[in-house]
This record gives sequence, structure tokens and C-alpha cells, in this order.
Amino acid sequence: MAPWWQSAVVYQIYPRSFADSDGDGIGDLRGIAAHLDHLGALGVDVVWLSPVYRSPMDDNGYDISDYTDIDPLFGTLDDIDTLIEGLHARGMKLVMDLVVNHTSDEHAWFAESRDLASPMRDWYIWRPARAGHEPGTPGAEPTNAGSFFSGPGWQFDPASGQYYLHLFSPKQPDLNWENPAVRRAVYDMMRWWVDRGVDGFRMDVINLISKTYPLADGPANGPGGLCYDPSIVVEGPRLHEFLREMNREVGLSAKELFSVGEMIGVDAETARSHTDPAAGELGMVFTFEHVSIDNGPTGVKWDVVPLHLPALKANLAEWQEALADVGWNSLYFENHDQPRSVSRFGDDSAEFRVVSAKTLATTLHLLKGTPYVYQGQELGMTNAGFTSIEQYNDLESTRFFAEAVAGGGDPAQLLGAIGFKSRDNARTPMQWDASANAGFSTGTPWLAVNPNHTRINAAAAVADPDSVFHHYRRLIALRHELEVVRQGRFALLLPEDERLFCYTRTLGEEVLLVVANWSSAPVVLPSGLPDRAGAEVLLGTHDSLSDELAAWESRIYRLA
Ligand code: TEU
Repeated sequence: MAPWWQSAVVYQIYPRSFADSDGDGIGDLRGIAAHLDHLGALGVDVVWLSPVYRSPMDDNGYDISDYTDIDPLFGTLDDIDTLIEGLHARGMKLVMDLVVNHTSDEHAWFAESRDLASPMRDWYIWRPARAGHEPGTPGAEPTNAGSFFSGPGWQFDPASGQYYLHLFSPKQPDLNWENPAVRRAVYDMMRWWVDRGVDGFRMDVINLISKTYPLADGPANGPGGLCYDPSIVVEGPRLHEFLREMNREVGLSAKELFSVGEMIGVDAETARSHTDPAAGELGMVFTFEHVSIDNGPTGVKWDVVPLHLPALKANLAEWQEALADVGWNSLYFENHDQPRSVSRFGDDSAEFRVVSAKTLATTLHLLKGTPYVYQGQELGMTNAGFTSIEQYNDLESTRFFAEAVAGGGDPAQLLGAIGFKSRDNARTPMQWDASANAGFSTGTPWLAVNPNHTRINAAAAVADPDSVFHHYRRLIALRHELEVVRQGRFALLLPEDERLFCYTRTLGEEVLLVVANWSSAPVVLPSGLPDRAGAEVLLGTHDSLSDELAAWESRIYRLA
């Protein structure tokens, strides 16, 4: 029998931006607990919570200073117990974010590790300055490792005269997974949460835990000779071993816990090696390939080119095929790190926002795998529309802007790219209603509310049977009803077509045909698609059976 999570739809909550119960302008656990009916109405099975642990919030909680406590901004351990109960009572499960490639520099482990003589020195990755260089001077970093958040990946610690590795911000030192005591501490912590009632983990950048390259120089491709190439920091030699050990020690497979590993730079073959049930590692992984399709020739996210639909289709099809028989896909267009899909891949104009959001949803949710809905995606929420760097909070955006401007970049052009790709596009407060602050908070929200909340909000969407929300609800229900949606074999049609995204799903005699117009102009369906005579439309964006699809129209047929 297929494991339960192969029938599930996941809803991701970014707690800071979901709902604020106490008026401090920051979302919290009680805010989430007050909105469980929204999730119940949508019909999702699992909630994934971005980090709510104690944190100095340098990276909004992805820098954890205590893994077994809740940050006071978000509430208390009692609040998380209440949330777990509330979700379980409604038949939903809770998946916690697991951030164990790095901790905060304010974690007690790191405080101890700063001491050269401590047995915990080796819990992090410390190295002396490059030979022949004065420690702490420019260029004296042990290697040319760049950080994902711009600048060197090594931070000088004057007290010991050595450097520590941080692949993310200087406040996110990397743990040393070679040390068995580190691994034991992580597994203990995971068991502690499982015992508390959580149903699984989303594992942050988990394919970075086994280190290779950062301990030697890599090819220079960034300012000042830094190496920013992610392909050489991922998938280290002991990754499979560590993931198997974690699975065994925590009982991920044995207890049918949910597990998804975020993997930078992972390709479909490698994903299969991690999600093959025989490997005993992970349920599924998050790839970045399809959300890098609109990166330009440098491969950097800020180098934006228009979407070329055949490239996106080819990539999604490659993953569908590679994981058809062994392993499992995760399906996502949005999360807290990605811009809003309706602004990125769809058309967020007043005319086409609703229909294009629905068609993106149909295209994604009819694929084989576990779909993820990111908060607000079910409303067709759009990019933030920020125009000045002061409006941004995210350290990835602000550090990139500072570095690029210092290097002579044109601020207006940089703001254009950041406006399109910044993570803050996904982090503006959830739009609950048309009132001040969108019903998110009675205080001043930590990040500006999108002014379009007067039109785009949950109250309006729930009241309108033709809304994006009800389209998502129907897609989720279809997955729950039909085995062919869950397990049918995928086949891409019209791979070269630049406007149509069409495919079939087949299980035994049953065939579904998805036709989707990914353009803002009508398109005639070409001959050569499967025969639609006598077919039933299970869900469409328009009440039409015409061979001409309207702009952004899509249909799901059950063929006769
Ligand atoms: O993201 C990993 C990651 O690769 C992102 O930083 C990515 O590079 C960027 O967002 C896309 O341009 C995870 C978390 O999802 C992210 O929120 C954290 O900031 C990061 O790890 C560090 O924990």
C-alpha cells in the first residue's frame, strides 16, 4: 500500500506572516490556531510550519538558538501543543521545519564551541587563516567559499584567531556533521518533537550536511574571487549515510513520518536515489530546477529572463518520468523563498489574475506527487510591488543589493530584479479581509501589507464560488477522490508548444487529459491531441467545450 503522504496535500505556513493574535505586528501560533477552519475548508491534509523555534531572527527563524523551545514572538510550547491538538482533531497533521545544516551563532552549542579548549569546539567547522595571511585581514579566509547570502562563507572569530564556516549568514554557523555527537544531538531533538506529536519534518538544505568543497578552494565565479557555485557544496560523500542513519534513529520510515528534504541543485536521478524506499532515507525532496528555469545565462536568480514554457514543461516532465516507478515527487510553484507564481508565471493583471492563478494550480495539482500550497497562493496573492530597498526586510535581498551596488550595479535595474524575485514577495502578510492591515494584525505589520488586499482576500474568495480558493478546493478534492490523480502515469503532449501545457495521466483504463493555455491570448487546440468525444470535463476554468481555449483557460477531461 502507498504511504499516506502520497495522497496528501500540504499547506505551508510562514508563521511570521500568517496571522497575528496579539497585535505586535508579527504572526504567531495562536493566530494560526484561530484560522484552522480556513485550512479545513480548503481540504488540505498537512500543515508545514516554517520555523517557530527560539531565534534571534537574523533569517526569520532559520537561525535557531534553541531547538526545543518556541520563540516568544510566536508563543509558547503550550501554544504548539494546542495547535497540534487542533490540527489532529480536524484530521490534519503537522510537519515542522528542521534546520540542522546550521544553528544560530547564539545557540548554546556555538557559544561553547567558540572556546578552543572545549570538547564542543569540533561541533562546528573551524579553520585557521589561509597560509601566509594575517588572520582577519581581507583575503585571509581559509578558502574562497562564498555564502548563499553574498560575501565570504567564513567569519573571523578574533578570540580564537580562527574562522568558522557559514554557508548562509554569519549568524548561521554550519554544524560539523562528521562529529557523531552532533548527529546524536539532532536525532534526540527530532525524537523529542515526534514524542510531542509532530508528524514529520521538512529538512532545510539537507544536502549540504556532508561537506566537501568548502574545505578547499573552488572555481572563482563571484566578486573578489569567491566561489558561489552551489554544485560543489551539495551532495557530499556521506550524505546517503547520514540520511539513512537519521531515518533509522528517528524512525522516519518505521513510523511513517512525513519527510521532505530541501536540496539545492538536486537533479532527478539524485532525487530518486534519496527517495527510493529501499534506500531508507526520505519521502521526497524539493528541487530548485523548475524554479530556476527563468534564470538567465549566469544561472543566478537575479538574472531574470522571461519564462520559456517548453523548458519548464521539459523539466517537470523529466522529474515525472524519473520518479514514475521509484521514488516520489514534491510539487510546488511557491514557498517562502520564491516570488508569487501568478506574478511570475501567470498574468497578475486585473483581467487575468484569477484565471491564470487557477490554470497554474490545475497544471501543478494534476501532476503525480505531493502538492504544496503556500499561504495566500490559494487566493492568487501577487508580488509585493516594492519599489525602494528600504521596503525590504529579507537579508538575501538587502545583502545582494549592497554587494551589487558596491560593485557598480545600477540601483534601478537591481530593484527591478529584486522586485521580481525577492523572497519578500512571498512574505507580505496573509490577506484575510479588506479591512486595515488585511485582518492580519491590529498593530503595525512587520512587512507592508499589499494594498491590493482590498480586492484580494480570503473573505472575498471564500464567498465567491468562482474564486481561486474554490478552484484549489476542487483540485484537492479531486486528488482525494481519484486514484488516477494520485498514482496515474504521466505523459507530456506537445512538448514544443510555447503556449499550451498539455498532458495525460493514465491508470489502467482510466485516462485524464489536462489542457492548459499558459498565455494571455486565445489558442486553438491542435489536432493530434487525444480524442475528446464523449469526454467529461472534471474541472475547467470556463464553461466551454470549444476547441479554442480562451486566454489562460484550462480543463481536466476524463476521456471516454
Ligand atoms: O533555503 C535554502 C536556499 O537555498 C535559499 O536560501 C535559496 O538560496 C534562496 O532563498 C533562493 O534564492 C533554505 C530556507 O528555505 C531559507 O528560507 C533559508 O534562508 C535558508 O535555507 C537558510 O536556512
